[in-house]
Amino acid sequence: MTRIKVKNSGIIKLKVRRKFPKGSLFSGEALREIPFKIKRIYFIRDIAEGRRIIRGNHAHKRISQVIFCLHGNFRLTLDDGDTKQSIMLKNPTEGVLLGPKLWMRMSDFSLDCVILVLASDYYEEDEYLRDYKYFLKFVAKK
Ligand code: T46
Repeated sequence: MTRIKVKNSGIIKLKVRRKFPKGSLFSGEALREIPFKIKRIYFIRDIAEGRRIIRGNHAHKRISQVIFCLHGNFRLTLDDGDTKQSIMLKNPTEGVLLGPKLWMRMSDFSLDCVILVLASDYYEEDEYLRDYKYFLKFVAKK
């Protein structure tokens, strides 16, 4: 995968155990491969109009997440307020850390795309930054 240039991010590599013909097993442990204690997981699939849909378009004030593309592919665009970067996620063994104060957008989903997210805290809508101008102010003042 491309090198991550934006702040508060990075590539997260899972451990891989491949055995032919039995199959492959990918693993990651909290505070080891995954750099936080995991309090929530969610996954996204069935993106019926994959190429026309935009998801994300927000940042988080406090939580960290790691995002994996388990199947198919999609484009992840990251923006730390200074630097922007766009990458195609397609390798299930490599996730991307979405730290706090990092604007993220998901697009160009393949129809078979399955996304897994591990999060450091419970779901809380107040913790989202959904307005881009406010996000830039929030990043600048901290
Ligand atoms: C993120 C990206 C990668 C919940 O009820 N519980 C949850 O844990 C989550 C994540 C969402 N929701 C509700 C909130 C909305 O009514 O599910 C609905 C869809 O959420 P949203 O529109 O925020 O979905 P995405 O794909 O734009 O963003 C999600 C996460 O919300 C976000 O934290 O980083 O995936």
